[in-house]
Amino acid sequence: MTSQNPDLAELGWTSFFASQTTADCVERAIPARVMAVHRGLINIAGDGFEETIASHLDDACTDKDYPTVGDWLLIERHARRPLRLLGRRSLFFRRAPGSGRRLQLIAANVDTLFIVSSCNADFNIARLERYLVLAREAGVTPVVVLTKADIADAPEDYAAKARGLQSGLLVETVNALDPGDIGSLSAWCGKGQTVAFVGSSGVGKSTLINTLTGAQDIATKGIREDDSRGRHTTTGRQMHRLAEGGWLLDTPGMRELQLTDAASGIESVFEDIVALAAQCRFADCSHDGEPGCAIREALDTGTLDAERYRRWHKLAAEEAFNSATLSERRARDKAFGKMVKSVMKDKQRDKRR
Ligand SMILES: Nc1nc2c(ncn2[C@@H]2O[C@H](COP(=O)(O)OP(=O)(O)OP(=O)(O)O)[C@@H](O)[C@H]2O)c(=O)[nH]1
Ligand SMILES: [Mg+2]
Ligand SMILES: [Zn+2]
Repeated sequence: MTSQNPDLAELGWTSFFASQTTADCVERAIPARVMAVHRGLINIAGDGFEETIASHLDDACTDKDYPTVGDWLLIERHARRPLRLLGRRSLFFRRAPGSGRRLQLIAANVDTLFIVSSCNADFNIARLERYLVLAREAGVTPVVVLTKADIADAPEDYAAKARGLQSGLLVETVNALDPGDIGSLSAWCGKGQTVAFVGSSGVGKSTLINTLTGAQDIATKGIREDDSRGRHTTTGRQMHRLAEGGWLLDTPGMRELQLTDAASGIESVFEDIVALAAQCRFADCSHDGEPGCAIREALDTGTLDAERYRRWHKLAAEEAFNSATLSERRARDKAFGKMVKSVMKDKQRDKRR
C-alpha cells in the first residue's frame, strides 16, 4: 500500500459499487471517488491517479443527481468527464436555507458516523438522540464516542446513559489525546472505510481527528490543484487519510446538519413512543388530553419517561417544520393572515355596535 496512490479497494470500492457497472461501461469508463467539490469542479481519485475535472453530468435532473464528496463516479477513460453517478450506500443532505425544497448534498458513502460528546457538562441526551436520528436517516452506522474519559470521575456512568438510548448502540469512552487509547475506534477506521464526525464545539473532534490521522494538523491542510484548464484553484481537501488506512470525510456542511425529511429516522430512534401512539383511540391523537390516549396513560403510570416524550415531541415538530415546502409555509402564513384579518374585522364591528 502506498499512501500516495491508493488503489480502488483502499479508496472504498466494494462489490456494492462494482455490481452497478456493466462490461461495456468498464471498457469505456473507469471508477473514481470524489475527494472534494469546488464550484463546478471536483477532485477525484481512482486506481493510481488523482485529478481535478468539471463536475458536469449530462443526465442530472434532481438535486440528488449531482456528485458530492465521497461519491463514486464512472469517468470516461479518455475525455475525463463524469459519465454516471453510482448509487450511494449513504447520503447526508440538508435543505438549503430559505429556498423551499432545494437540497444541498453534504457527504455520500460514509460508513460510520462518530457522534462525539464528552464525559462532562457537554453530555446531553437530547443532542445525542438528534445525531442518532441524522445517522439513521443518512443510512450510516452511528458510534457514540465519549471523550475526556481521562479527566472524568465516572466515565462509565456516561457510557451507560448513552447505551440506554438504543439497544445495541455502540458507545466508546476514550482519551482523545492519547493514540494508545483510541484502539477501540480502529474497527471503523481500517482500509476502505469512511468515517465522519459530528458533535458540539470543544468536545474534542479535532483532537480525535489529529490522533486518528497520525497528528497531521487537519485545520491547516489546504491543497492547490490544477483544474482542467490549467488554472490554479485552492481547494480545501475534504477526504483525509487515516493512519489505519481508512478515510475521514470532513466538510463544513457536516457541522450544519439539520433534521429534514427525518420522519423515519425519528420513528426508529423513538420506536417505543411510535408503538404507544399506535394504541391511542384516535389515529390523529395529539396526546393532549383526548380520551383513550395510550401516551398519556404511559406518562401517568411512569412507563414512558416524561423527559423522553418531551424530547421526541420537540424533534418531531422541528422535523415537520423543516420538511414543509415553501408553498406549504406560505399557505399556512396566508391562512394565519386571513384569520387575523377576520378577527380584527369582528372586533371593529363589535366596537361600532
Ligand atoms: N484531557 C482531555 N482533553 C481533551 C480530550 N479531547 C479533547 N480535549 C481537549 O479539549 C479541547 C477542545 O478540543 P477540540 O479537539 O479542539 O474540540 P473540537 O470538538 O474540535 O471543537 P470545535 O473545533 O470548536 O468544534 C482541547 O484543549 C483538547 O486538548 C480528551 O479526551 N482528554
Ligand atoms: Mg475542531
Ligand atoms: Zn394519544
